Amino acid sequence: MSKVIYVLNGPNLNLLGVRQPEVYGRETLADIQAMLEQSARESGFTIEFFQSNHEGAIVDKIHEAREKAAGIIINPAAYTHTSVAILDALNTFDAPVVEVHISNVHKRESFRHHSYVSLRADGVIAGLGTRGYLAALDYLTHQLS
Ligand code: DHK
Repeated sequence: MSKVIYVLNGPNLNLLGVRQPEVYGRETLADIQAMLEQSARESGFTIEFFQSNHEGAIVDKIHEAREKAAGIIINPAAYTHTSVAILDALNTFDAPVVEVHISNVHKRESFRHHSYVSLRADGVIAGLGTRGYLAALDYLTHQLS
């Protein structure tokens, strides 16, 4: 079985660390990638880390994951609340999916309370900051070992 976990990040997450730090914190996406790569290595897994500001590019990466990934961690960012295309793509993926949000979307504007991706996700983590990615990875590595 594949030992690769895909970590997919949606729009504006390339600006983590400088974008609204009071909401998203001061860690960068590169910091998250390094943290996950180390944790994955300790569990005998590898990470394929990806960010795009483009919906179709995320759909394409999920299609790639169908052949290559043992699980997906996805923070679809704003596409969480709008993208039937990302939901449909995830519905073609047969292994575990964990949805992560850095902020607690339920404490924020009402348009952030609905997630298309949650209709597919096996688990949802929100509001734990960047530690949410680590919690998702911990869940997947235990599920898949
Ligand atoms: C990130 C975003 O960019 C927002 O559009 C989502 C999510 C929340 C987060 O908390 O990681 O609403």
